Amino acid sequence: MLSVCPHDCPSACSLVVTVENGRLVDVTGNPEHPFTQGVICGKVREYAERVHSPLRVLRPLKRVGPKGVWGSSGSGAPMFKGRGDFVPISWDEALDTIATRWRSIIAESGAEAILPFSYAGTMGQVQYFAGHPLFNALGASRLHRTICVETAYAGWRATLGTVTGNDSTQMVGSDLVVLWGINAAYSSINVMTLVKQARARGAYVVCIDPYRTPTAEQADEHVMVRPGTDGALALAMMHVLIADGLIDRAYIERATHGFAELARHVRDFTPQWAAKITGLSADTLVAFARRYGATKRSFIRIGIGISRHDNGGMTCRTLACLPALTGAYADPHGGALLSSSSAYTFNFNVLMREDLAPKGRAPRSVNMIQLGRALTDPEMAPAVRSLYVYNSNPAAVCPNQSLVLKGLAREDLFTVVHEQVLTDTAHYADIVLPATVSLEHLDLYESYGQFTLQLARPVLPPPGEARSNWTVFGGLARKLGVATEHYAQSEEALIREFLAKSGAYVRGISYERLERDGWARLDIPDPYLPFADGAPTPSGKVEFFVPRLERRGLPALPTWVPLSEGPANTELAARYPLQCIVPPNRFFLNSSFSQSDLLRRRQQGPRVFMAAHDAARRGLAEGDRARVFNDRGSALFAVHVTDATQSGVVVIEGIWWHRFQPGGRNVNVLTSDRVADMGGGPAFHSNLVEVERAGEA
Ligand SMILES: Nc1nc2c(c(=O)[nH]1)N[C@H]1C(S)=C(S)[C@@H](COP(=O)(O)OP(=O)(O)OC[C@H]3O[C@@H](n4cnc5c(=O)[nH]c(N)nc54)[C@H](O)[C@@H]3O)O[C@H]1N2
Ligand SMILES: Nc1nc2c(c(=O)[nH]1)N[C@H]1C(S)=C(S)[C@@H](COP(=O)(O)OP(=O)(O)OC[C@H]3O[C@@H](n4cnc5c(=O)[nH]c(N)nc54)[C@H](O)[C@@H]3O)O[C@H]1N2
Ligand SMILES: [Mo]
Repeated sequence: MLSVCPHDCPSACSLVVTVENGRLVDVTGNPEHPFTQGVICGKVREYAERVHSPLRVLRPLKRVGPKGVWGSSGSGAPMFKGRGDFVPISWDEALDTIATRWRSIIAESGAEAILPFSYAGTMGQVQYFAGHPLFNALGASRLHRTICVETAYAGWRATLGTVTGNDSTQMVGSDLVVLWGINAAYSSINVMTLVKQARARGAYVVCIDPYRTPTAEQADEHVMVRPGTDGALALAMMHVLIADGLIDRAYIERATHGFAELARHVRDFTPQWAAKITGLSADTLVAFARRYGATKRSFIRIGIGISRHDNGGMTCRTLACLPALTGAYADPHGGALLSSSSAYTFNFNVLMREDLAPKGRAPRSVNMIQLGRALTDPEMAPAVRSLYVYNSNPAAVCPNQSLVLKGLAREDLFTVVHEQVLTDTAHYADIVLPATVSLEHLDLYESYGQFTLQLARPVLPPPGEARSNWTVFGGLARKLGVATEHYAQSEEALIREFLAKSGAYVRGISYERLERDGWARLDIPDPYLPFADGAPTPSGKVEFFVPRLERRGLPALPTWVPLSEGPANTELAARYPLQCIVPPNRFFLNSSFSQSDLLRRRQQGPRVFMAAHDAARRGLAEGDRARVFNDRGSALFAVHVTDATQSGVVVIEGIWWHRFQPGGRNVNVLTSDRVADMGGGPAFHSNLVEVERAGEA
């Protein structure tokens, strides 16, 4: 049977699943799907472990013990502060309890005292947007969903007016593939399939990353930049491209705006200037720029990771200028891709129902990366009195974790968590509701990295009393007497309406066709060259010069600004001399899959990667337990001494659930809830830390 991977990843793999006696026994990639090509990641291959996990929530639960079961004992041992903290209750009691509490909160404090919190636990459109109509109708606080892509997208849009790029399948046939701030071997395995095909056809592959990832290992060249310095590298490349005449004058004339200003501006940004900042030699830099300038058939695949820095928006804006200098955007095997999320659009109001919101003033908006502040700030008026979490595990994934946990631990906060498994956040809930997984409910999937629309029908019965987001929000809507007509539809009826009203891009794609084939290509030209002759900016061109950025306090021309939490912050760097980046690991997806015994074993425990010189200076050796800390907090990791990272840069991969991490706190106690330069997103990778030996537990 066909299904679709629901996880937050640009691949959106088409899956072939085998079910026997009501249990999932096998998951493989669908060889018929043009993007998946039969290849799936090691996490989803083991999906049975997740679907049939002993940590699945099977019935609605009510809290009877204290909040926040997993805590740090200080010495490092996880503290399990109680057992039987939850007792099962009926669905009716659970929904009644929530509706009754919300009615009194709304009467006393207004609906803004209720905050929904969700992200992309599932990319299925029905289950992703299931809560929007209810919360819109109530007038609850809005959530500004910034945790992942907002900064990157704001930067990309500044140059190109939209968030799309040349289709990644087009890299096959290019002369040069640049994987810039993307560990595709972990985070989007299907991009690696294309990279291998491109390389087999003669492409030279360059990976730009502060540490040697498995992606870098498979490249012809690894450019090991210092974190947060890619903007400087790109400016020096522009300097070389323009100085050496390695530019496409016809493309620049036809499709870009502000070249004269840019050319003047980059004269100062010499390779020698960038060498000091990036840690690369000027020779490496010049050679790379010339290689890039030697061909229009150059394809840059940029990861979202690169934007998770104080200067991340401007970095993405700057990189987006490069293919406009060489004219690569117009080449069927060239260009650049950050995300294809705006390559097409649908009628999302069918799912979100903005029209149900009360007329007049829009409810306040809370930036999700500042959840801790929202829950603890005495100035919040009204205070957040109820939090409803679904499709997300904020206790583990949000930055400034200490403050998030302080907020979640508030006894007067009424927290509901709708979850598949008993996550860190669930331990802080007053009510836990059991959720279905993708194989147990119906949904429609789009993708931000490829161009097919897919349908997945349920292939397994829900275990216990698990219900889909759609079903649960429908039940709550009926109890509260709001948005009832919207939720009276079936999931299937909603998908049919969405397809019927979504216009040009879904031309020829019917529900029946998706049901039969599992997937269909959206009506998008092939090859796809969105910037061949310009871009949907105010000038209609790719914009090197963007004066409107000045209104947001940003320079009009691409400019490199040092990280506010980086080596240039000498006061902080004196106390915390190591830059710490926190990228995804191979076997988890954000914090999902941390529940799996098998995958935790494969992942070999939470570790901090350190260069030999940095470890030795601190008297640390392979396998030692170390405390990584800064002013925000500390967490425990096993030391992994490796030449895969450079001196001065430590790497902590992946997000472990608290209960599986010594000390009961994970990497996000170290990360900050300060917003990056654009879009309101986080600077997850801009951290300064120190590492020291930790006493034995
Ligand atoms: N296995 C796995 N796959 C995942 C995820 C996961 O957690 N695990 N998460 C999913 C999600 S939600 C998303 S958004 C995407 C994440 O996708 P991305 O955020 O694009 O993450 P990666 O592809 O790992 O790319 C991050 C890379 O950027 C590097 N990096 C950090 N700072 C810098 C810098 O200053 N310069 C440069 N050049 N590189 C830098 C990191 O070292 C890392 O190798 O992946 C998705 N796929
Ligand atoms: N240190 C560090 N922190 C990071 C990142 C990083 O690279 N480093 N990356 C950040 C990024 S890019 C992102 S996108 C965020 C992601 O943060 P989250 O979106 O919170 O991602 P997950 O940890 O995968 O948690 C998703 C949860 O949704 C649940 N879920 C899945 N499907 C359903 C469903 O249908 N219904 C309900 N009710 N629940 C469901 C899953 O069981 C899972 O527990 O994390 C961010 N945090
Ligand atoms: Mo993400």
